[in-house]
Amino acid sequence: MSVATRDVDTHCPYCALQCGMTLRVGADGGGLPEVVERTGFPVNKGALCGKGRTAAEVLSRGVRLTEPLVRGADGVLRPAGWEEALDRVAEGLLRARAGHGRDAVGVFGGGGLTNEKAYALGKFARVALRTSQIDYNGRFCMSSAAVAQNKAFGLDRGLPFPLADVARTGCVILVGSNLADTMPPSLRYLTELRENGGTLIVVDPRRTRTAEQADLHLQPRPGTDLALALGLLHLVVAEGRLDEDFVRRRTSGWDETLPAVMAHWPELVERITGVPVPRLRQAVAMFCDARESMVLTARGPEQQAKGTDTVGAWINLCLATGRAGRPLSGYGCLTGQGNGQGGREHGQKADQLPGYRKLDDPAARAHVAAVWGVDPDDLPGPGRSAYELLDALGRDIRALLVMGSNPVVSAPRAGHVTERLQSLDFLAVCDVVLSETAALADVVLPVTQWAEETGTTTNLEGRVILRRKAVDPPAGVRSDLEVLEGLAERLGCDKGFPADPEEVFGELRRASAGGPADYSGITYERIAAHDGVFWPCPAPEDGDDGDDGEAAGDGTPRLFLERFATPDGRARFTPVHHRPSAEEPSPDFPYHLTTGRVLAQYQSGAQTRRVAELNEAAPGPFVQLHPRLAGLLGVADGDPVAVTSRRGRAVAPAMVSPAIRPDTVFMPFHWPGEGRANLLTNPALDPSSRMPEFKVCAVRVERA
Ligand SMILES: Nc1nc2c(c(=O)[nH]1)N[C@H]1C(S)=C(S)[C@@H](COP(=O)(O)OP(=O)(O)OC[C@H]3O[C@@H](n4cnc5c(=O)[nH]c(N)nc54)[C@H](O)[C@@H]3O)O[C@H]1N2
Ligand SMILES: Nc1nc2c(c(=O)[nH]1)N[C@H]1C(S)=C(S)[C@@H](COP(=O)(O)OP(=O)(O)OC[C@H]3O[C@@H](n4cnc5c(=O)[nH]c(N)nc54)[C@H](O)[C@@H]3O)O[C@H]1N2
Ligand code: SF4
Ligand SMILES: [Mo]
Repeated sequence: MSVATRDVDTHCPYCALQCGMTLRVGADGGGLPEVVERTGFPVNKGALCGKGRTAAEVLSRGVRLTEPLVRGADGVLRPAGWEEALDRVAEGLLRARAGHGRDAVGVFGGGGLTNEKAYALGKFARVALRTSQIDYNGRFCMSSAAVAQNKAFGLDRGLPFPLADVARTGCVILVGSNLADTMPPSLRYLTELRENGGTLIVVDPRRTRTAEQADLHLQPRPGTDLALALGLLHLVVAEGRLDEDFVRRRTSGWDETLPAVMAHWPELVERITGVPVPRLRQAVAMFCDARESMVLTARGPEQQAKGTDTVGAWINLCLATGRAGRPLSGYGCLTGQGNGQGGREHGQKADQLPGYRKLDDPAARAHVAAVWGVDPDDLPGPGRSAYELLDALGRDIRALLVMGSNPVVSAPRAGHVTERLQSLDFLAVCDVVLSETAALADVVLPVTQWAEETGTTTNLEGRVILRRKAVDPPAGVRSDLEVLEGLAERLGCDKGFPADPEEVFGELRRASAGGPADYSGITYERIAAHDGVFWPCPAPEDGDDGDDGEAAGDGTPRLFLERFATPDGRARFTPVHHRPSAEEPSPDFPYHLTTGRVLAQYQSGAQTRRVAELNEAAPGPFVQLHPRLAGLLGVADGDPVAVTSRRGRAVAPAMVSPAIRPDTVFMPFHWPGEGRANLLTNPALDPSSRMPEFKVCAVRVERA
C-alpha cells in the first residue's frame, strides 16, 4: 500500500553549513517528517551529519514545550494561556522600565534565529522597548574574526568565496577548526583538495579527526596562535617570499607592521608556541610554494582575549604573500551557528543596525529610522556586549527577554551568570524546549522551530537560503515573530511587527538597502531559483527583483577580486604583537584548559540532548588528558577527574588520549550539571570584539 507523501526542500536547523535536506511529510500531515537526502543543494550535496539526520525528533511533542509556562506565587512554573503569558511578560518589562529606566530592560538573542527574527528582535529592542541593552550569543562565536575582517577588508563576510573553492586551491591552513566533527559534510572539500594535489595544514593543540587528515599538523600551546602567525610571516620575509608587488598595489600599512613581524624570530616563536622551527619552515614552504592558498580560522584562535589581533595576524600572512583578493586564495572564517552570518548583520548586536550598519553612524540611523517610521534621535545608542550584559543582570538590568540562547550552559563563568539570571526582577525566555535557562524564567513562551515556519538564514559562505515550512506546529505554540507582535501591541507600539516572515523580509530588504550587507535584491523566489543568493545583492536600479539577467542571479559569490571594501580599495595590514593569555599556568593552576565540541552534541545541548541516538553517541562530559598527565595524576580512563580554575570546579570522567598535548586538558561544553565546562572558563574579554577567552584558562587537575 502506498501512502501519499509530500516533499519539502529545506535546511538543517543546526550549524552554519546549513545543509540542504528534504522533509518527506505524510499527506495527512501526521507523524514526524522523514529527513531525506537533497543531493541538488551544492554545499553538502545530500550529505548530512547525525544531528541533521535526526533533527526531526526535536519536533516531537514529547520533548518540546507545547504551552506557555508562568511561575506562580509558589515559585512553580505552571501552564498558562497565551494571553496571560504575554500580559505577564509585558508587565514584567514595563515594570522594570518604569522603576529603573529604559536601559533596565535587556534583550539576549541568538545566531540560530532566522534573519527575519534577528531583524525583528533588534527593531523590537530599539523601537518597542527603546533600550540600548541588546546583544546575542554570536558575540561568543565569531565576533573576533568579524572585527578583524572589517578592519582588514572593510567588510565582514565569513567566507569571501564559496566553500567549494577550498577544493581547488593549492594549500589550506586550517586554524583551530575541527570541522570533521563540527561540519562533517564539509570534510569532502579538504579530501578533494588533497586528491587534486593540494596540501592541508591543521593548527590545533589536539590531534583531532580533522588534524588526522592533514599533511602537516602543528600542535601549539592553547592561546599562542598569534605568535605562530607572526613567526610564519617572519619566515616569509626572511626567506624572500614576500609578494612585494601585491603589497604595493593592493594593501596599506605594511611598513608599520613589519617591525613586530621581525621581532618574532623562529626560535622565540618555538619557545612560545611549542612548535619546532623545522615545522614552521615546512608550513611556510607548503603555503608559499602553492600557486594559490587559503587560511581558514574557526573558534580555536578566535575565542581568545586577543582573538581579533590573532585573526589579524593570519590575515597579514595572507596579504604579505598575495593570497587575498584573487581567485582561489584568501582568508575566511568558518562561522558557527545556523545563522551565525545573518544573525550578525541585521541588528541584534549591541552596536548594529540592519544591513551591517553601525548604530553610531548618523546616516545609518537616519536611513533605518525612516524605514521604521521613527525619529532618528529616538533610536538608542550602542549597548553592552553579551558577557557584560549578562554580568549586569540584577544590577543595572532588571528584566531580560531571551530568544535563542541557553547561557546557563554556554556563557563563560557560567556559575556567576546563573546567579545573575536568578537575581533578575523578571526573566522571560522564548524557546522550543525547557532549556536550563528557560527553567529559571518567570514566563516561558513555547515557539515554533525550523520545519514549522518559513524564514531565511545566511550560511557561512554569505549565501542567503530559504527554510520552508513543512509541517504544522502543535496547537499551543506561536512563532517568535508572533510573540514580538503580541508584545509590541501590549507595549503600545504601533511601528509594525508583522508575524508573516516574508513581510518582515521585505522590510529587512529596505532597511539593508545601501548598507554593507545589502539584501535589497534578494527575494524568496530568487533564493529558490538559485540555491541561495550571496550578499551583497543590491536591488537593480529599475526596482524589479533582479532576475532579468542584469545582475548574476546568485548575487556576489566572490568578494574583493578587484578591490577591497575599504574607502581606498586597499586591504589594511594590522600591526600586532603577541601577548600572553589572560591566565597563564601557575603553581596553583599548572595546566591549560581548552574547550570545544563533539560530533553528536550541538552547543548547550538543549536540542541534541533530547535525541536518543545522539545521547548514546555522546552521553556526557569528559576531560580529555594525555597518558603522561594521567600517569602523573594516577588517573585511568573513565576515572572521575576534578578540574578547578579560579572560577569554579567541574567533575567529569577522564578520557585518556595521546591526541592532546600533555600540558593541556580539553572539555566539551554541551552539558549542565557538575561537568559543566563553563563553570571553569575565563570571561576575560578581547578589547575590541568583547569575545571571552573560552579557549584558554589555567586549571588544576586531580583525581576526584
Ligand atoms: N557537533 C557540533 N557541531 C557544531 C557545533 C556544535 O556545538 N557541535 N556548533 C557550531 C558552532 S556555533 C560553531 S561556532 C562551530 C565551531 O566549530 P569549531 O571551531 O571547529 O569547534 P571547537 O570545537 O569549538 O574548536 C575547534 C578546535 O579548536 C581547538 N583549539 C582549542 N584551543 C585552541 C587554540 O588555542 N588554538 C587553536 N589553533 N586551536 C585551539 C580545539 O582543540 C578544537 O579542536 O561548530 C558548529 N558546529
Ligand atoms: N566553553 C565554551 N563555551 C562556549 C563555546 C565554546 O567553544 N566553549 N562556544 C560558544 C559559541 S561559538 C556559541 S555559538 C554559544 C552557543 O551557545 P547557546 O547560545 O546556548 O546556543 P544553543 O545551545 O544553540 O542555544 C539556543 C537555544 O535556543 C533554542 N532555539 C533554537 N531555535 C530557536 C528559535 O528559532 N527560536 C527560539 N526562541 N529559540 C530557539 C534552543 O532550544 C536552545 O535552547 O556557546 C558558546 N559557549
Ligand atoms: S553539518 Fe551542520 S548543517 Fe549539516 S547536517 Fe550537520 S549540523 Fe546540520
Ligand atoms: Mo558558535
